[in-house]
Amino acid sequence: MQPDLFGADRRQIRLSEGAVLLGGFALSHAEPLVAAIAALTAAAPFRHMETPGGRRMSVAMSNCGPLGWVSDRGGYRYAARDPLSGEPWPAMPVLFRTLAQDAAAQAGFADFAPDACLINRYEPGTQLTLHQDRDEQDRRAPIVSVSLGLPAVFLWGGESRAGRAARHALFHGDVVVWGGPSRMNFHGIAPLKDGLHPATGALRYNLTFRTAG
Ligand code: MD3
Ligand code: FE
Repeated sequence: MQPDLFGADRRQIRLSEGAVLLGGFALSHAEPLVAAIAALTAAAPFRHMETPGGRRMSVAMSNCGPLGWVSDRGGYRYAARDPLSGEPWPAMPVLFRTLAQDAAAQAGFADFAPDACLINRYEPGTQLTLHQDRDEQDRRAPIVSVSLGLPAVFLWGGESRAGRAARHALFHGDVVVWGGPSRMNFHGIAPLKDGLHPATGALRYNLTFRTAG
């Protein structure tokens, strides 16, 4: 089928059972989203967290909302305060919450109420190895992810770490809703390629909205 160039930013693709890619869903809000990331991370700076095994994570992270995901020698968990400052994480901007709720509703998840937003920052070479997201209390709730800036290759594994992962490109403005059976699948990001994006320079950001507590 011939791709519709003008509709190309509005494709809706089912990646697997319960996982829906909403291509370009956040595109019209990209500028304020990137500006909000700058403001949020002026208050709660990006940092490379330590894994429980003592390794420095390649992705730089921060959070906003009532709960934030943290990792250190003590393990992975959600915490109400930024361990760097001892202060609560910055509030989740209304634009973030409404975008995540609208995307979830579009994918068939009404009443999504995220209480955590993890903000990931990738530079060229940064990767996120295959993992599951299992630190959230309510696994019936979906996770909503928003990609901004440089494109990434998303790795989509199955319910076990074994086997080859499928690959999907994620572009500036793409939103993916991960729910149902796909919620516990292994996933990751291949090392980011060099590049320059007009909205973010040599960076990719990813927001993940979660019901954590
Ligand atoms: C599938 N982030 O923060 S977003 C993460 O682009 C994470 O920064 C990646 O994996 C990123 O944990 C991928 C896509 C994503 C996020 C969460 C998921 C896919 C998911 C949870 C369950 C299944
Ligand atoms: Fe993840």
